[in-house]
Amino acid sequence: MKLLEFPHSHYCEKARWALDYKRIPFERVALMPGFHMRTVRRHAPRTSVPVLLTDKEVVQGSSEIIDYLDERFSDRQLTPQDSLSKNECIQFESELSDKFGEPLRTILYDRLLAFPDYIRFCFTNPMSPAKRILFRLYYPMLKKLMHQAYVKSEKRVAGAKETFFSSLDELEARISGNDYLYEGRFTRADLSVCAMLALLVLPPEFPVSWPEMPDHEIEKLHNDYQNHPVCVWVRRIYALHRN
Ligand SMILES: N[C@@H](CCC(=O)N[C@@H](CS)C(=O)NCC(=O)O)C(=O)O
Repeated sequence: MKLLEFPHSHYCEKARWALDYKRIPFERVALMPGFHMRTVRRHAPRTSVPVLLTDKEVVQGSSEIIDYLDERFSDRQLTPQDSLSKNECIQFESELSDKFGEPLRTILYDRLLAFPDYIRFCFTNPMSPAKRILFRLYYPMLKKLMHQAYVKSEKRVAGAKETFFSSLDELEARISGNDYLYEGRFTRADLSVCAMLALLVLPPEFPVSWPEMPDHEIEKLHNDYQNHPVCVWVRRIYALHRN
């Protein structure tokens, strides 16, 4: 199996974690942003990663990949077995992108797109020197596209902050006194929340290294939230369930 990915993407981490958790061997294929579109479109209807390629099938999207893995590999089920918990869990997971995944991406890119070396490291670290040079050359154009897609305006950034921090409070109340979100065990809900928040928590088990943070505002955000109960919970789940 192959996983088409951007190594630092939290959606790709979600799919990668599910594969690792189920102990399924796979090859990670890092794509260059921009150029990824042609590669992904050869296999799948949309341009986004993660995409899982098997001998016969193509599965696009992190939740779809977990569905696929649980259907094909019955060991270490990530989906709750009880039908009520299952429905609630799937609904909960489907809201995580709006509550955490997309707002956090907006908050980070709003600041970090100004640091080409940081972004270049994140996207091309496992690649050849030639690709890194290529990335440097086309970064000004890519930066505009990424800003347009993920940041857009100050109003959108303000909205992302409001959504993200109120969702953290909501989640804090939800996990208070609970080790796990559903069925008293590790499920796709815990995995998905933790993957979505990995870019805030930076857990040591995240299988990709991070360059030094060049931006004081994001560094402060990381520092300020390390002891937040949700971040402490995320670190615990990572330590227990991410190898
Ligand atoms: N809902 C999708 C979201 C995936 C997503 O937003 N991927 C981003 C990277 S973080 C991407 O591939 N963006 C480039 C594109 O859409 O062409 C999932 O859960 O997999």
